Amino acid sequence: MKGDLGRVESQLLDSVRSDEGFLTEIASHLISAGGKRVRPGFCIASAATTVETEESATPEAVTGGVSVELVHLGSLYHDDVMDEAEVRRTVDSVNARWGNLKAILAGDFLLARASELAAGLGVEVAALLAATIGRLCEGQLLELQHAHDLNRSEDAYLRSIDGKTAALLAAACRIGALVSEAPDSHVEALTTFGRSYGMAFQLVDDVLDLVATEEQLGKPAGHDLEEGVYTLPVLHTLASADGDELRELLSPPLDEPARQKALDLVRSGDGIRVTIEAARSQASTGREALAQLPPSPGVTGLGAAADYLLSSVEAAAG
Ligand code: GRG
Repeated sequence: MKGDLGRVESQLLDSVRSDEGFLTEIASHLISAGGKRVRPGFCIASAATTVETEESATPEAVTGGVSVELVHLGSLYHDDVMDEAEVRRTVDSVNARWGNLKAILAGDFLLARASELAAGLGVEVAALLAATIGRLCEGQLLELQHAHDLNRSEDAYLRSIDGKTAALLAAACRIGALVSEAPDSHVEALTTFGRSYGMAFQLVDDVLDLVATEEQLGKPAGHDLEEGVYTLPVLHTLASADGDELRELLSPPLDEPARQKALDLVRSGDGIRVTIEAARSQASTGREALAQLPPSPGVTGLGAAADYLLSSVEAAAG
């Protein structure tokens, strides 16, 4: 797997090369800054569910992984413009370094290169990647639509994270399964695994934004509150007996004392526990999907990722 991820790194850099050197520089900025490469890892591991013993990933599995990572990167470029983020992956964000207009164009360029790679993997993969880009836009738009909405429903929240996070992890697994010609039932099980993992991942991320320290997050806790993004723990608290008090605190302007009080209120209520329970439930759906597959190096790798996520759920639970 380590060697496979090394191939992902060099193909990522190759894939964003342009005759315009300046575009190459902007488009490779966040690739060089690192990242966990969860999505290529999932694509390659999903392809490795079709083999019995560990072997190098096929070129198609690596290319599939690169195409999903390029979509992820493109979405980060655009997300940082929307959030006016200064830092990403510990370096200057692209918009902070080059401005919004160039960040948007470079993000588009990453999507274009992702699409070109996916087209080389066949019509089904190309269509899936295109549909997934659409799901990311839908998820992000739903989030924007409900920014500062104290009446955001849990359903609107869940649909948003399904689009903005879970859809791409599901696609990563599905592409790995498709390019390795896994049987249909495996393709579906791996897609379910990726989606459930993505939902659990975002639920945990949303809990961490409320409970982790500034040191752990690299930004002060409660960033989502500040952006008016009310996540499941907050929505749950708003629907509880503490709802009126929280509603009052979140009404603009959200100054520092109000943010701190709002955080304390959410932390002391039931919302964190309920969200962690939802993450556990998603993680076990993913586990069950994986259990339908015969043993393989891919199943072992994906199972280890699910265990790691579950341990971070438990750590967030405190
Ligand atoms: C242009 C495709 C496209 C979409 C436009 C901006 C937008 C719509 C969607 C943004 C979606 C977004 C940023 C969702 C959050 C995804 C997420 C969980 C990011 C963090 O992923 P990690 O932890 O990051 O895997 P690294 O840096 O490790 O890769």
